[in-house]
Amino acid sequence: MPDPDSARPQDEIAYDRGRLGQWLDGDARADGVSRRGMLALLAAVPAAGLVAGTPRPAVAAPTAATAGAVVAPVSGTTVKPLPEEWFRVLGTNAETRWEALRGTGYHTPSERFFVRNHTSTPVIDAAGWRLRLWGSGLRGSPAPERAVEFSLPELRRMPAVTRSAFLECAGNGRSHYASQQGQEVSGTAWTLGAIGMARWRGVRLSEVLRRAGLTHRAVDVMPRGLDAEFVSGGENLGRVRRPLPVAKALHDVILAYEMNGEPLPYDHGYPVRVLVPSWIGISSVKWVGDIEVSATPLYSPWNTDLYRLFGAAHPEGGGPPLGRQTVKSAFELAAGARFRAGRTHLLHGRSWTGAGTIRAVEVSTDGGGSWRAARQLDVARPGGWVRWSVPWRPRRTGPAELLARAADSTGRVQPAESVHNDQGYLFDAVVRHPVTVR
Ligand SMILES: Nc1nc2c(c(=O)[nH]1)N[C@H]1C(S)=C(S)[C@@H](COP(=O)(O)O)O[C@H]1N2
Ligand SMILES: [Mo]
Repeated sequence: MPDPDSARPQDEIAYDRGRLGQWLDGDARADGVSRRGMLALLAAVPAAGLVAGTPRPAVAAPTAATAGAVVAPVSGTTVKPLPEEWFRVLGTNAETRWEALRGTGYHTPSERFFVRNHTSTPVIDAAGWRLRLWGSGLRGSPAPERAVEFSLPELRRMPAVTRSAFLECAGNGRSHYASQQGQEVSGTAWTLGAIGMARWRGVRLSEVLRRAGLTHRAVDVMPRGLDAEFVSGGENLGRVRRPLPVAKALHDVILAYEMNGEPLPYDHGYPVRVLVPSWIGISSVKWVGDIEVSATPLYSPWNTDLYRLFGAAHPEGGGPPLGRQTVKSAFELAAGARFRAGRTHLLHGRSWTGAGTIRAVEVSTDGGGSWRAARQLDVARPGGWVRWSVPWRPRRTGPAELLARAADSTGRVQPAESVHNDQGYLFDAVVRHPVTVR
């Protein structure tokens, strides 16, 4: 189906963009917005999310790097609401509460999906958006200004793929280095809620690379986001970007334009994000604007100073850039959940791994003294998680600790203690979940 916006004159797009910005800023009433603008907006975000409880976006002049794409950066950090019962807000980020996953099914509803924003969510006009590929790994080595471009309708006309995959921050579980192991680490103090599972639909990155003229010289591809430049400790690190080896890029990476059967929500990368199954979340660049394809290895702060393992237990100067996620388990329970003694409760949780599939899940309700197998409720799939349950009949009242540990098909088992690294990545130890028996 031809996209009605693709042939629109530039000044009309600019006019709509300004008008939409005014509306988002509260300077224009909803009935002053064009029907088309409204529909585009409603397609991406639930109407209630924009009308009530949404941070007021400030209309800022787009930077040169994002001109022609960003409609209105939000002044809060997300477009969607972050209700207290679903999220714990941590700076510019929000983690999903595990108790909010109870009963949600295999896929995490997009409204409850965690958000990790280096800055804040940009609202991008899909009609003006183009994916631009350039670099020495493409035929003719196009410079950025001679990039090969694809519009959203062009990507949508290519063969589509759909797959379920979890997306998990490399720092998920980080707070437990301090709370369980008494160790200092830097970074966002996530508990275990920096993970979600979604059904992603899009086009294979390999397909787009082929059409852009990929050559055998290519070694790395580096997608870059259209969100604002990231300033950390007074230093401007530029826009979020992280190289991927071409082998992974060609294997299973998706340029996703749908999440759980809907256009990507603004906060999760609208109109298009990279989705790198099984790898740490930073690989899955949101709001992708361009991809450098290079015949020489690429570097950015996100594969040099960040997202590598530093510290006493690691090679001098740091380990290699992180790729695959590790193995973890979590209970679908609030911290401090209460249980009645003398009754049988069904405990629920989920386990997942970045390598192979989940093999076994065991639960301990006596602080790690004894373990029994949990009943697995899903077929284990690569890049998936397995929901499980186990009955528990507490006898004694007072505080208790629930533990869950998983093993994957590569032979990895969650350890009692995670090997420390300065930035607190890849926490994989068994988490001791505190509850109270009454
Ligand atoms: N452009 C851009 N892409 C990004 C980020 C970002 O801040 N900007 N954060 C990354 C990190 S660290 C993670 S964990 C995931 C989070 O994806 P989500 O917010 O959709 O859950 O997006 C990644 N992609
Ligand atoms: Mo992350």
